[in-house]
Amino acid sequence: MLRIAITLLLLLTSANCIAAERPNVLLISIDDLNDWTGCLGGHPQAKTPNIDRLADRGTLFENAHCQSPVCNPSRASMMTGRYPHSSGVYFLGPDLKKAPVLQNLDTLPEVFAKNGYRTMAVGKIFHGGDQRFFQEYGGNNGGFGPRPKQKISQPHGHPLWDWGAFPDTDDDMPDMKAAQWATSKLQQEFDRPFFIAVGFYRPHVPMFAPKKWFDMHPRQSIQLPLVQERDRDDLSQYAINLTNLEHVSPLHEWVKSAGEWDHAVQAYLASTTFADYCVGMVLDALSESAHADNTVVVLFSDHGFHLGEKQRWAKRSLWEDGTRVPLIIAGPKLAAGQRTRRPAELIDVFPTLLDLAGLPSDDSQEGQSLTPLLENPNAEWNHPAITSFGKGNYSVRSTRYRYVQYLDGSTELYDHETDPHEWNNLAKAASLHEVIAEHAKHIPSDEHEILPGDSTGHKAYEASLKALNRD
Ligand SMILES: [Ca+2]
Ligand SMILES: [Ca+2]
Repeated sequence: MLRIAITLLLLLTSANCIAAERPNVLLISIDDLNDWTGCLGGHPQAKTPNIDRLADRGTLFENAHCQSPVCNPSRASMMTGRYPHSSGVYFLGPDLKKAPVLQNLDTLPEVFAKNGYRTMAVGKIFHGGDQRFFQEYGGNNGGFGPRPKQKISQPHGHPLWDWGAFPDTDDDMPDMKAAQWATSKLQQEFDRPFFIAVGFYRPHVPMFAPKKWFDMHPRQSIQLPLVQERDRDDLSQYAINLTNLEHVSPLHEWVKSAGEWDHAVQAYLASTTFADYCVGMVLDALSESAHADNTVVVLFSDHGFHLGEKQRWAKRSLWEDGTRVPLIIAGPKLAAGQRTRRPAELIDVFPTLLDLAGLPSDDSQEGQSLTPLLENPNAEWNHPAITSFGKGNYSVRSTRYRYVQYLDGSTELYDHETDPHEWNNLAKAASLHEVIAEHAKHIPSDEHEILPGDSTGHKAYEASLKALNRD
C-alpha cells in the first residue's frame, strides 16, 4: 500500500515537473487585419510599432494566409485543425459545435487544458461562445456602435459599416478592456503553465477610434491603395459575382462618389494603430512579468480586407487582399528577427503550438507544424496555403504564385514576383501550363457539403450560383 502511494506520489511529482517546464502560450488575435502593418508593408502609412517589435523578436511569416476569408470558418478551422472543406463550415454559420466532423474534437485551448494548462481568454478568439472553450473567460467586449445620430448613411450595407473618430477616450474602447484584463492576468503567478488568448476587435467595422488615433493619420495626406481601374476585365463574371453580389459592405462606386474613400482608409489605419497600441499593452505586461522568459507568443489575424482593391470592400475574396494575414511566432528559445516567404496557414498554428509546448503531436491535424521554418526560414517547404470561399472555390498560394479555381471552372494565376497586386491574370498563358498544373494538384477533391447556417456570406455564394445558372 505504502509502495503504491509512493509510486503515485512520484508519478504526480514528475508530471508536475514536466508541466512546470512547459512554456506558457500567449495567443493574440486581431479581427479583420490585412497586411497593413509596418512589418508587412501592405500600406506605406501603416503605423504598428508594437506588432513590428514582436516581429523583430521572432519569425514573421510574410506569406501567411487564412483558410477562409470569413471570421467563423477561419477561426473554426484554425482552432480545430480542420479545413472548411473537411468540416463543411464554410460561412458565418453554423457554429463549429453543429458540425458533425468538429463537434467531438478538442479545440486548441481544450487540448492544452487536458495537458495541464490553465486556459484563459478575453474578447474574440472563436466566432462566438468563447466561454465554452476556456476555463476562465474575461468577457466578449463586443457589441460596439453604432454611434448615436451620426451614422453615415449608405444605401448598401450592414449597420456595422461606419467609420470616424469615436468615442472620446481610449477607456471607452472595448479592446482597451480586453488589454487591461489580459494585463492583470499576466501579472499573476500560476501553479501551472498558462494558455492566454486575447482577441481584439479593431480594425473590424465599425472603424471607430478616438480622435487622437485619426490625428496620427491626417486625412489630407492619406494615400489610397493602388488600384487599376480595369483590373476586373480579366476575371470571369462568376469571380466578380461571387465577391460582390448580395455583399454586406458598401459598393466601391458608392464609397468613391460619397467622397469617403480616403476617410475610410484613414479610419482603417487609425483603428489598426489603436489595436496595435492594445497589443503593445499586453506585450509590455508580459515582458514586465515573471513569465517573460518562458512564454511563446503567437499573433494572427483571421483574414484580410479590401479597401477598394479590385473595386470592392471588405473580406470574402480569394485574392491576396482577402487571404493574406499577419502571422508572427516569437518565443524564448526561438530565433529573433527572421522572415520567411514560405507559405504558412492559420491551420498550421495548432500543430506548431503542440510542438513548441512539447505536447504529443496529433496526426489528424490537417495543418503542418511550422517549426522547420522557425529553425530555418528558407527550408524546403512544399505546403502551399489553401483558402476556400464556399464549396468549389479555392485559392492555392505558393511561395511565388497564386492560383485560383472557381466552381464554374474559371481560373486565375498571378505571379507575385512581377505582380504583387495581382493585376495580371496569367491563367491563359501557355508557357505557365505546368505551373498551373502543379498548383491545381492541391485543389481538394473531397469536399464536405455546405452545412446549413443563416449567413450573409452564404447569400453571396448562393447569389453567384444563381447568376451562373441564368447565363
Ligand atoms: Ca474577422
Ligand atoms: Ca486584372
